[in-house]
Amino acid sequence: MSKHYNFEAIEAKWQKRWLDAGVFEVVEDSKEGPKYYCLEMLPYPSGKIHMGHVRNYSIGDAIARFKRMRGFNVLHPIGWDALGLPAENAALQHSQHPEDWTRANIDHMKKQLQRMGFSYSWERELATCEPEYYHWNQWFFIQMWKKGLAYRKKSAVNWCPDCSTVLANEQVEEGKCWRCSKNVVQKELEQWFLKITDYADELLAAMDSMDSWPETVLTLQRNWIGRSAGAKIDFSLEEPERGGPVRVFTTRVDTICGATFVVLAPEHPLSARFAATNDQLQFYIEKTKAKDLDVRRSDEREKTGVATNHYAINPYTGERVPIWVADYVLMEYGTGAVMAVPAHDERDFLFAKKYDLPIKVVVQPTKANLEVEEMKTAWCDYGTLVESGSFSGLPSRDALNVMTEYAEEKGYGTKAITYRLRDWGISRQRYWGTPIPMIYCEGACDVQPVPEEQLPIILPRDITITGKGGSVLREKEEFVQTKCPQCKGPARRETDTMDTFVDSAWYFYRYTDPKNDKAPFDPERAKYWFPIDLYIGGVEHAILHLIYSRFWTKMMRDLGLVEVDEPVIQQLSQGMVIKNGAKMSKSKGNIVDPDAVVDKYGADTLRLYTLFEAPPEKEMNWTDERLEGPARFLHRIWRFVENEIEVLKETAEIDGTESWNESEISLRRKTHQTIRRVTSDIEERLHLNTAVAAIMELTNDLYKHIDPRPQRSHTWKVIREATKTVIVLLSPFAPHMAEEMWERLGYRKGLKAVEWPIYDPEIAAEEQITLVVQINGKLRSRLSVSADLGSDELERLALEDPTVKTHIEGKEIRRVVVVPGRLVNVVVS
Ligand code: ANZ
Ligand code: ZN
Repeated sequence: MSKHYNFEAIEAKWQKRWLDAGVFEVVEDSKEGPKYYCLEMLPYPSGKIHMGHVRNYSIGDAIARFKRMRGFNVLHPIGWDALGLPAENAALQHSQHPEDWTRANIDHMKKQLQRMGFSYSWERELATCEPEYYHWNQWFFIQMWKKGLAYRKKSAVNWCPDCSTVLANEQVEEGKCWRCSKNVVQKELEQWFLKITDYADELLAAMDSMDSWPETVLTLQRNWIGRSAGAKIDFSLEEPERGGPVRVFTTRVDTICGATFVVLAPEHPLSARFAATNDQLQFYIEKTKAKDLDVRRSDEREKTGVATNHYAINPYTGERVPIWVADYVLMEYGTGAVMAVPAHDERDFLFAKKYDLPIKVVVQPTKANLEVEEMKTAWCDYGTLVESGSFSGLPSRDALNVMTEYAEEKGYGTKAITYRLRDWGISRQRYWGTPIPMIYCEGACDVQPVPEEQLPIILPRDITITGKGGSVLREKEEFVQTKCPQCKGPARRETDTMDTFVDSAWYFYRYTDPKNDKAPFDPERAKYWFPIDLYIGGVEHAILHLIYSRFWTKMMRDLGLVEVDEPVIQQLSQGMVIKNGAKMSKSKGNIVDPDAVVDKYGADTLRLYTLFEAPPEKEMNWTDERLEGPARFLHRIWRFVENEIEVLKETAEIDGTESWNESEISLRRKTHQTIRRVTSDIEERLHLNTAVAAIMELTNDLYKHIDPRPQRSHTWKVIREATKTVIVLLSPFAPHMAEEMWERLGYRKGLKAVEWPIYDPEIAAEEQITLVVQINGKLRSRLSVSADLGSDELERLALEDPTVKTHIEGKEIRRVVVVPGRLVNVVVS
């Protein structure tokens, strides 16, 4: 190989070597050191990798390589989140089978990942579209069904008429389908649900000790679970023969004497009953039900409603209050009915103003006195109760308890906790997903799980996707028709497939035992590797994927499959890659193709650039020109090693008997300081960017030490030490070049087997100098300070010195003169 840094040849050479020798394959073996499970979120095989992947995987790879050299037995796997809607859309566009499209994409993207030199255990690669994988989705589903954790219910779902599919809430953007941008409507369907709400409290409580997760992710999850403590109170109907009572959920029972009307969700059973004799109401309910729930949830939108002309009785006041139906009350939350307190709830206030409903103040703030006529908004804080019968005079906080207890005594209310979290609807009317393994008997046996020995239920390959008319599987009679497992009579299969979040909820357990055909994984293997030590991925997965996988772990724990309560110790949400002020995306036209960068600069430069440009958790601003920096840096190291290779090879290692001159001491100090800094930057803070910067600094120092070329062989020993350090420290970031230089230096063992250097604190210690402090030219103090401090630091230290302080007390500082490395003179008057 030539002296020139031929990254193309070097990278290909090492990639092949790593792969052929299976360097990054691991087994559960404690002799290999403590285990470390380093994981990045698996990609969706959309066609090509993008910069977001490059960044995510470069971060994970640097950590994985670092940990190996730190003596850990590192599991670092990758796979493909290969089922889901886009494959069907693409199949439609390119009239290609979803499976073929997916597999072709996987092939291509795998080559791209390998071309980046990521140190994956390829033997453990998995794709969720393999029946060997989704077999276990089906098996888990059946276990959950047996435990009552999977159930069916009719429910309103977001329906995109164009894609004819159910959309998850987050697939609806401002009332429109995320894929086709058409208006979403609501539709009632029988759906399968997983009872994640059974775990709501545990999911919430566990977060208190997840201190290696980003606060933002924890907050997002807490809000998503949305625990509210309050009370459920019954308002009886004025005409009890009509039904009722209306049970409301409130977090502010202290305001109940100000409840001047009651509002029902349009989906509330009582709304339908009232509508039976009220056409206007009927019409309103139909119209509102078709609206997207996200739109209804939003606070910005104006609220609408219709009076039912029926009345309820406020149990605390005995007053008769009108019942309304309005869009801002959601059936899915609380009880689907609220007591409206316009004086103290903003939505109720706006609604009361709009429809001219009474407003009654029952909580007075300490500082002011509310007058209904003057109120522009509701007073939502706590205060002191007024106009509340025997409760008047109580502070809100106390009233919450007292009044709930009162309702409990009287028998019309109870304490209640409500969660925003809903059960996880997993049914999708789609082809490219895991078939739900349930059978509907046409006789009397109702719904039955597929017997486990018949799993997996394989997706039939021979289908045509038209993009219209819903489920492709339903049209496929050979698939649908089956026998009832119980009575052996005619039966039909479920034709819905599972949400792909099911696939990603547990895939990382499968990596521990990817070929197992008897079980999802061997519990012993999972026990060795779990929990995941570090899980890296985009913040867009902060809620759903991470909550679902936390739930799945708890569910598996309760099945006795795993011992951990939580799957992930440390989570890192990496920042987005931004170009020209926007996230890189096709629609913005600001995509940079990783392949083009690798062609031009090599994978090491690309990796280094994405790691150097910003700390992992921050946004990274992509600027083409800035690739030149890391590219030049790599060339510089390369040139240095190549030019000096002969001397370096001949130079002996440091044996500890040498005595060093000043310049040697300073390079050694820099070397050991760099080891210290790079190690702590990676290990303690994951600040890969500053770690790279430190290596760059050491490289600069190296260059200084060969100009002029040293004659002493001792000096070369120190240069050799520094050069080795640069190469080893660089290897997690630019592994190909590091391996190549390492080999050229004469080492036969690859870098994976090399131990991460340990710094010597004595050598790394900063040199101390004596700083003289003068006041008006007179020597007043001497300080021992580190030699590398700058003027500002020296000035600060001098002025903080107690002796100096007593001398300048009460005087005015006119000027401070600093001679770095020697003296500070303070001029006072
Ligand atoms: C009366 C009241 C008075 C309320 C007041 C608030 C302030 P969080 O904290 O988010 O849980 N609510 C209850 N069920 C609802 C539903 N299905 N759709 C829309 N709103 C609903 O909110 C709880 C509060 O949201 C409840 O407390 C209820 O309004 C409303 F000064 O009851 B409150
Ligand atoms: Zn049957």
